[in-house]
Amino acid sequence: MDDKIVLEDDLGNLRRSHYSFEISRKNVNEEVVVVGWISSKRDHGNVLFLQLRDQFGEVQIVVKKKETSLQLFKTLRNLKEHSSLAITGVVVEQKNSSSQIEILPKEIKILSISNKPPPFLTQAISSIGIDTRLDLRAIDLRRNYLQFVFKIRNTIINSIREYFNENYFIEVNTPKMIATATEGGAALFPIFYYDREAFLAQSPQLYKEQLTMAFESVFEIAPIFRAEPSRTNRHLSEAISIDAEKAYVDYRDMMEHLEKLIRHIVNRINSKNANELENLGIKLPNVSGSFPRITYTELINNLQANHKFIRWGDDISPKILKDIFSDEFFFITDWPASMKPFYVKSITPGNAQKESAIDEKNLLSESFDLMFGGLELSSGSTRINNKDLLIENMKKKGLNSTAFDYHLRVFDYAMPPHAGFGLGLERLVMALLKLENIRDATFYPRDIDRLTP
Ligand code: AMO
Repeated sequence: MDDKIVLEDDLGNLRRSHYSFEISRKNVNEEVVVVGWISSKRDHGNVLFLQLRDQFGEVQIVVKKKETSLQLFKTLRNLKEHSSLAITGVVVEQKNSSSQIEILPKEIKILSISNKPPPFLTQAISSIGIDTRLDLRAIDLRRNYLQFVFKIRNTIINSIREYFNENYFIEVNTPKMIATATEGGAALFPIFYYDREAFLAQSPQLYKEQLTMAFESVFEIAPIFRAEPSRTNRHLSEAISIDAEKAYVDYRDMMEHLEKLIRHIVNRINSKNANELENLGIKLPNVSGSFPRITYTELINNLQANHKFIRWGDDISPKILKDIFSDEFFFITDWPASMKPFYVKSITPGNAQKESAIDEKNLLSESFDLMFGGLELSSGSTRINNKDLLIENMKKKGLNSTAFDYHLRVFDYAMPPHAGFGLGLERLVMALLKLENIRDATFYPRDIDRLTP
């Protein structure tokens, strides 16, 4: 084996003249500078074919032995995939390739050498253990499959900003180091905050509510932290939440917004990522009609009528929901108040819908979950905007209301009626792209077993 050490070149003043997608037959005979990494290599003895990958795609480099110095040819032949090159060369026609061109190099700079064979490159994503991939995530993310997923994720984030901007929502940022919990069930990560204990934010809930006083309509795209003890394919310890909150509306208005937001996202992906969808073999769900809405009570009655053992007040398992709704968006509305956090407004007998509240334990709430099959994508509700009611509800849920003084204080200045939702970005990506594991919807997943890379 020739293990000769080759020195890596400096980039110096050399810069790319064209991305791969910018070179076509119209550039034949032109000199170009392309840079990128080798995604594959074919050795035909006297000719080497290198696929050079950049941010957008690939271009084929043809290195002919008789036109290259022996030393360089040998170096290139031994170069492993993932090595980075800068190539100054001439564009020539190549009828058999999809781009119809290839590049004959005049000068090759080796910018960075991979010293290990690639651990995974072309295998199907499902054939390699996810832990092996995550241990070397930056390399894993170079694979086509994940490139398509993250390009679509990028469209999703842009289209979310587009939707909210068009609808006069202001983008906000709320603190991620906080003093109190908001989302009952999910456990908190404690941190040291100078000489006090603090927590990583489970949700921007209380801050986004307060900000409706100043800005009326707000949204945030930011991490939430949940100390989830379970190992599932749908929970992360750090996820990205898309939060919206708006004054002078109720939960039904926010369901409308959420539905329109999802429609906007799906339409944008269809128009911007046709190529990625085709490569992933994915057809996005049809979202032209309005999403079915079913109340929690109707759903429980249906399940009981179909001999499922489930009581009013129980959580409904993803499996049961998936069997009924398979792959479609739908809302479950009007949840028992006992199943929702303290800030969620109850349906009072005065403005009750048909299943009016009878006593405390049967109380319903102005709330919804957006589901996709068995996967919960979002929760939302009308919030309590009356200070006394909020304190009462905190007590009912066993919370110490004095810990929330910083929040309750603003309610003395007439908190307007308001409603909102939180939508899990990774869950949405997972649902739309039919990912098996939520970890592939995020760059560097965090879970109970993983804190690196
Ligand atoms: P909830 O706790 O239901 O509601 O969270 C909202 C959405 O965030 C996503 N999500 C998660 N995604 C991945 N891993 C997790 N561990 C995780 N936890 C939550 C889900 C979920 O539907 N403050 C309310 C929202 C509101 O009422 O505005 C809240 O946090 O997609």
